[in-house]
Formats: sequence, structure tokens, C-alpha cells
Amino acid sequence: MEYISCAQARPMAGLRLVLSAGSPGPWGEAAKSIFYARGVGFVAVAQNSLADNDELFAWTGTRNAPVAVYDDEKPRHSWLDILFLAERLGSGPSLLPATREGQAECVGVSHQICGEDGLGWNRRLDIFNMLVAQAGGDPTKTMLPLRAFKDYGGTTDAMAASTGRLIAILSMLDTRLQRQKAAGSRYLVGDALTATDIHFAAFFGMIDPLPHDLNPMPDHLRMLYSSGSPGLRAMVTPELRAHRDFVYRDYLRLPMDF
Ligand SMILES: N[C@@H](CCC(=O)N[C@@H](CS)C(=O)NCC(=O)O)C(=O)O
Repeated sequence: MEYISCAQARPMAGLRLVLSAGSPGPWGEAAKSIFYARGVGFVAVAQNSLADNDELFAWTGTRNAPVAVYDDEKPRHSWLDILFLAERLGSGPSLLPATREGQAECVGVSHQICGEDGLGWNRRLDIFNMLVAQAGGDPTKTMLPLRAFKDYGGTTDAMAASTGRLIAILSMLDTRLQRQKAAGSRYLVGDALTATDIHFAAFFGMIDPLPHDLNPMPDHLRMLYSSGSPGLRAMVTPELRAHRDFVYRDYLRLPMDF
């Protein structure tokens, strides 16, 4: 993917999407895919993963990615604000169900995937936990900057609880897919593609990345994203994997480009 710098992007109009250059960060992949599904083009702006990103901070008030900035509107950092921006700017079938009841369900399940204490959040803590254990229990001896523990809730208690929480979320999604299938739907919510399917497809890559020809990610990241306790690995069920494959194959762009 071609990236420009924050300095180049800041004076521009239109949609600029800040992404962690060179890695398939799940929040970034989800944002890209949501804009893709809505037919919204953007200029990609590079964020340097886990670095200080002072220029980005001065522009958007955050050091991480993704951030979507449209014209002179406020920068949008959260998966939910990014979804509503894509709904407004895009065209074609909406990624939200038509009813308010359906929307509440879609946003609620997506929060279990993308939000604080969700799938991505707890998988990150689960990986932190493994890295800290490998460093003899000392967070200052891992490859991670201390900002990562602070920004992403990396306390000893939260890291210890993360694997169990992750398994509970995956189990909820697996059960939901089976229930939906029994009711005649191929989708996580309702009977058509929604943002929730796209969020799931992007975030499942943190537990079971697509093969290298479809997801040419750095080896060290693939190792981390493919790791986990036997209990977690057992939750990479054929149903969840098939759903991710179906969403990418039928609705998103492959190979992934980051
Ligand atoms: N702002 C996003 C979360 C973004 C996020 O957690 N980004 C991580 C992805 S692992 C990131 O950029 N990490 C690298 C960094 O902090 O530099 C949201 O609220 O939905």
C-alpha cells in the first residue's frame, strides 16, 4: 500500500485514513474493509506501530491507528465512529440492519469484537501476557514499549483474565453463527452482510491469520497471531474459520494489502 506522511496529509481535503504501515492491525484492517465495502476511497497515511508518532498526535490527538479524517471534520478514532462515517460517505447496501432492533444487535456484537474488553482487546492482552512470561515476568524486558501496557489496559489482573475472556467471546460468536445457520442465515446478525461480519473477519486474523499468499504479514507477527493456549486454539472452530473465509472471499479485497 502507498502511504503518505501526516505532514502531507494534514492540508488535504477528502478522506485520509491513518494506518499502521506494514502490518495488518485488526482495527486498521476492519476500517479499510468497511470503507471498501461502502465504496469509499481514501488516501493512506502511515502510522509507525508502537512508536511515539508525535506528528500524528499533534494532528489527531492520538498516537495509534486507525484514524479517519474527512475534510476539516474532527478526527475519528473509534471503530463505531468510523463505521458511521463510512455509512454517510458510502453507497450501496448499508452495513447496518434496517431496524433499530437490528442496529442495536449489530453494534452490540461488534463491540464484543472491536471494543474495550472485546476480542481484539483481550487477544492483545493475551499476547502481552505471553511476552511478559517469556521475559521472566518483567514487562520492561519485552519488545513492547511501556506505553502499550498503559494505553491498552495491560495490568497483571487483566492480562491473566484475557485468555478466558477471549474464549468466552469466540464461543458466543460460534454459537451465534450456528443459531443463525439453523434459522437459514449465513450472517452473524440478521439475514444480510453487516459491519459485524466484516469486524469479525478482520479480528479473527489475530488468532488465525489467512495464509501468506492472501496475508503477506511479517513472520514475527504471524507467529504471535498464531500462538495461544490449547483452550484458545480449540476455539478456532471450522465454523468461525469458514465464516471469515466466506466474508473475505465474497465481500472484501484479497490479497490483503498493508
Ligand atoms: N482507536 C481504536 C483502537 C485502535 C488500536 O487499538 N490500535 C492499535 C492496533 S493493535 C495500534 O495502533 N497499536 C499500535 C500502536 O499503539 O502504536 C478504537 O478505539 O477502536
